[in-house]
Amino acid sequence: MEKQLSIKTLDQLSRDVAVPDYDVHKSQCGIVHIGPGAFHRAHQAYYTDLALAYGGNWRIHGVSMRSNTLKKALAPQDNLYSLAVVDNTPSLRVIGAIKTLSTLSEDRGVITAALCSPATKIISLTVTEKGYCLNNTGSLDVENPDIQHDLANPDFPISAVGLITQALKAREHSGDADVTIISCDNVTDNGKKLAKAVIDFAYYLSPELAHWIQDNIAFPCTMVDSITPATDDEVKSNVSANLGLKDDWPIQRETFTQWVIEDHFSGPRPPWEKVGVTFTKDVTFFEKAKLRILNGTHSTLAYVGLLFGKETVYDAISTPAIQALISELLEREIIPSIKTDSIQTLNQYADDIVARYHNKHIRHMLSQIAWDGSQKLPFRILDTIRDNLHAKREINLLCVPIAAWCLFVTHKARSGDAITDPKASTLINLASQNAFEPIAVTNALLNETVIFAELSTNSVFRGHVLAQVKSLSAWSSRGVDETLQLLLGELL
Ligand code: CS2
Repeated sequence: MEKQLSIKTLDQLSRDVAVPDYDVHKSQCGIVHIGPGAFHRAHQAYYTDLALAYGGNWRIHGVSMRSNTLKKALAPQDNLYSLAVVDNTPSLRVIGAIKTLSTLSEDRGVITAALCSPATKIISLTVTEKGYCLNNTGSLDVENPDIQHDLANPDFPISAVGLITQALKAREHSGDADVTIISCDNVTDNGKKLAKAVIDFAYYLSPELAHWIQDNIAFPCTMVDSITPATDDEVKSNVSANLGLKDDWPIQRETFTQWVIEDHFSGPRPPWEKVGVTFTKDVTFFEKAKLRILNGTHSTLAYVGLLFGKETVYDAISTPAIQALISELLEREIIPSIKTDSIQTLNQYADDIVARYHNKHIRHMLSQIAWDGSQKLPFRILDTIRDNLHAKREINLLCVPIAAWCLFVTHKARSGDAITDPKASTLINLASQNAFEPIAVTNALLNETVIFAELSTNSVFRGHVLAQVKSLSAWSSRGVDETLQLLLGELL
């Protein structure tokens, strides 16, 4: 049988594979990361791996909230895995930054001890939008079943918010306040939102704890970026062939990677600035530009592309009518929503992002980007619509991805396909109660104030979305080019 990647076999790797530039036996953990999914392993763990070459106990203890799949897959590999950069200039690197992997249902004691340990200086997380458990007014959602569980059982939390608060409570007692909590999710004001969720939660336990957290613990905001599609069998076999060893869970990403962190820490941190991470006073601009330009157009490509039978980002952006839609959307409605001193720089940033979509070496499935629409669209599209409405700018094209999402929900529900979304059952019920009729379903979806908040009753917004659902469904039998040309002709 083929030999497997592990610390013992590191010296048997092909010569052109980069390996950890530090002693993996010596460095201890200084970071606990909740949610060590593909993005974390391709991004934060990669930067930390580079920073470990400068010394320090900064290896990572990864905590999965539910599944033990990753822990089981990487155990025989001493938690080493490969990072394959899939681009015009491919490269392969073995990452050693993750020292330990635990799962909450199996290792609660170990995890709690790590979160409270004075050696842990950073608690970071990638738990996706839904993991913040905030309602649409920005406060802790006490209706959320996980939050209800954790408020009733604060010593046995099952949510990330409950787990972090439990650790901070213990740290309040021990006086270990030199820990920084870093959100690495694609959420506007991610640090502020996380702080709000944790402090609201703490307030229910004890107002003193809430004040202590507010006064002592930093929650810097961050902007994270690197396109990291899920690992498929092709990636696994290519990596193993190039490695010369079997790797059960490699990660793939594009070459481009960016991490901007607000320079606000309540304790020490790895020397990430030495390995390409940007530290800044204010992340707002970076966050807004990335979420609106990249994630906004990504979600547009996903819902519009799927509507016309496309599979990947590359397939969608290579379709002239979809490319035209994206470029008009950026130029007319997204870029004008971002305040900047240099419009040229912002235009260049947007052009570079569209160029990244043309990476033909990476198969980024539109169906993956389409997950969790009810959680993603508010940050990616609805905030831009709000700003444009407020400033009396156009919202026509921004309503296309919303219309396409409504049709996506209608079609999925009609054909009985699963929808990956925490609100899936509500969405499916709304579609079936409205007999899968696109206009009726769209009206029902737009009434969901947990998603659309005040936009639910905005007649301009509703009018545009409904008109586009009508056009898209009336024309979609003609194929993507003709339909989008008709739609663009009508909208521009
Ligand atoms: C994508 C993002 O899956 C998605 O929703 O839009 O994960 C995107 O690839 C990253 O934000 C890029 O940094």
